[in-house]
Amino acid sequence: MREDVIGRANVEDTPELQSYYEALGKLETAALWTVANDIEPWEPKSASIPVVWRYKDLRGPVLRSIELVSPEKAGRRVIYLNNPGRRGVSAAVGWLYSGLQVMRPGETASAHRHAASALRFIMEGRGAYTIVDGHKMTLGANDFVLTPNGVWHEHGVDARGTPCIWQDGLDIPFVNAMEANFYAVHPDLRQEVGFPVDDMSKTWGNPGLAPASGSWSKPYSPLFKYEWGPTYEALLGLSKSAEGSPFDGAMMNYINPVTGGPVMPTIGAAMQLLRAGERTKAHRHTGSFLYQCAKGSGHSIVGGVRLDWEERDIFCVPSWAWHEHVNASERDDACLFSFNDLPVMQALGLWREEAFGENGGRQSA
Ligand code: GTQ
Repeated sequence: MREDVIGRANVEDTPELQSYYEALGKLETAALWTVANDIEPWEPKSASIPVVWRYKDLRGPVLRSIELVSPEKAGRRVIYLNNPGRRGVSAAVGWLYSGLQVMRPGETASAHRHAASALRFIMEGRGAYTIVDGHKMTLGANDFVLTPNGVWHEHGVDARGTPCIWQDGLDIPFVNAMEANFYAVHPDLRQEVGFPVDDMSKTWGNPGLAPASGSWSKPYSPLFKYEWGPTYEALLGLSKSAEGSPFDGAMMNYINPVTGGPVMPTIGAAMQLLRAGERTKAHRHTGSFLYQCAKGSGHSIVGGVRLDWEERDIFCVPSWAWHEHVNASERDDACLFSFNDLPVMQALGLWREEAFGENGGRQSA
């Protein structure tokens, strides 16, 4: 769009240049000026499209997969979210993968580990559990659980439970882009539970307290599970005690209690509360976000597109897209769970944020 600006590639095609480019191609090379403006954009141009995946459309097809495939045959019974701009890399947005996994009571998926980091956010059902390196965690709706890079993990639903659906979030596309992915199935297909159930919550999940005799030096949070009850309580408290963020309302990051930093080295996660009638200001930043509405309803304007959401709907915010959130209800609060690749952006010096109106920034539509 600004190819006329001095310093940007602006070479006109001629038959002579065409044959020159062909000759270069035969040598596995190419002229930089034919691609420079694409590979060095003025600012990030996400290939991802703002999308909302509505649970009322997805729930039926997700449950239908129960009749069609078993977890044994499928490995995991998951319907994944395929952003139209990211189909080639199976991403829901940017370099993040997400899928909806469904399990019936009594089912288990074989224990495995991979270089990708993963999280689950429980959407519905009773009796779900995850085992991470021998630590078993019981899970209910809106609970959030980690399965960090390299740990043995497996999921299941207790025989006395109900069909469970949860959202998986992984950095599979990122790890593949880094050409660093590994995958292994546990030699016994399952792992022993080596600790009291929910022991990590009891050890590491006490606000303001850390075990005097405990030490933890792994690069991810020892608090594998973050429960909805205390999270919502915390958000209510914050929303009444502080203004919060002009862009996100009352927002809390899920943190590693040992470092205060993100839960895993490559994936961060948060829950935010939009007060009744709250309408945030627009901003944009590098890094991709995937949101799930955990409570209430509202809409977000993402890259000029209005995405209406209600409980269990999932939507994405691509890197550098302007976005703002609205809770149109005058009565009820709305909560949005999200996960993101900000730890990668921040660790690599790629994080940038801009408020709408700053530096001449304008919403694109
Ligand atoms: O349960 O670890 O949705 O490895 C995709 C890949 C879930 C998992 C997914 C996985 C998992």
